[in-house]
Amino acid sequence: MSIIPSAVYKRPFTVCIEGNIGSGKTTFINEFKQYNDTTVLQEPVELWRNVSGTNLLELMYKDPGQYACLFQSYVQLTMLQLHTIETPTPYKIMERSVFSARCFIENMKRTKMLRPVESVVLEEWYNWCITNVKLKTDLIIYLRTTPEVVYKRMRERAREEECSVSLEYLQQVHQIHDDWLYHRTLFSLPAPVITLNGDKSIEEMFAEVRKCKEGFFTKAD
Ligand code: DGT
Repeated sequence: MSIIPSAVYKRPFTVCIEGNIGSGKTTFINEFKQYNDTTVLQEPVELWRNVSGTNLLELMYKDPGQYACLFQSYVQLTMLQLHTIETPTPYKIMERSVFSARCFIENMKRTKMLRPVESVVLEEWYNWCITNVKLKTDLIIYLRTTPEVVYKRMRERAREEECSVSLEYLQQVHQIHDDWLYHRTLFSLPAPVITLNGDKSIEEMFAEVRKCKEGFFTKAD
């Protein structure tokens, strides 16, 4: 499956939507499809679910000891592909990024799902990429949520691969996103951050989309 559209803009104004699992990133980003000047790039979950017939997302949850490193390696590749796409529009909005993949690596490192040598290799790849690949990012929109709220949403949507995901895991992923994007004490920030309350209803979030588009999508090269 190709995720690469026809190319025109080499350096579109690029916005990444970040937040915990179930924070509403897909709903938020889909609202931008109404704007003709914006290319919407959803997270390549479907690619992760079908790597030449293998559901790597499922394997990562079922057997992290064996598959976590391989999964993170594939996430980094597919995210880099999205970062480097040239778009037919002056604005580009992405669901997650190679930067937030690092939040999951950090969590897997802390919880020992990754062996120390695996996290070293993934981090060396990451560092090489952010130094050598043009990952122009202009803005991060952080959908900040409460772990209990996203846990409820995740259970309701009942994605098969996520049946084993616990509230504790969502609390860990939340903490790392929050330390990175809200408290700003973890990793460096690749772009300015706008924080929105992702616990709000869908209707309220749609209003936020309009505000963001009108207020913050400012320039394209
Ligand atoms: P949304 O629209 O905010 O509800 O977003 P989701 O939950 O559809 O999308 P996301 O990116 O939070 O997660 C999709 C699934 O993929 C979820 O089970 C978490 C997993 N995931 C995403 N990125 C990574 C990653 O870098 N590492 C690991 N281990 N899992 C990831």
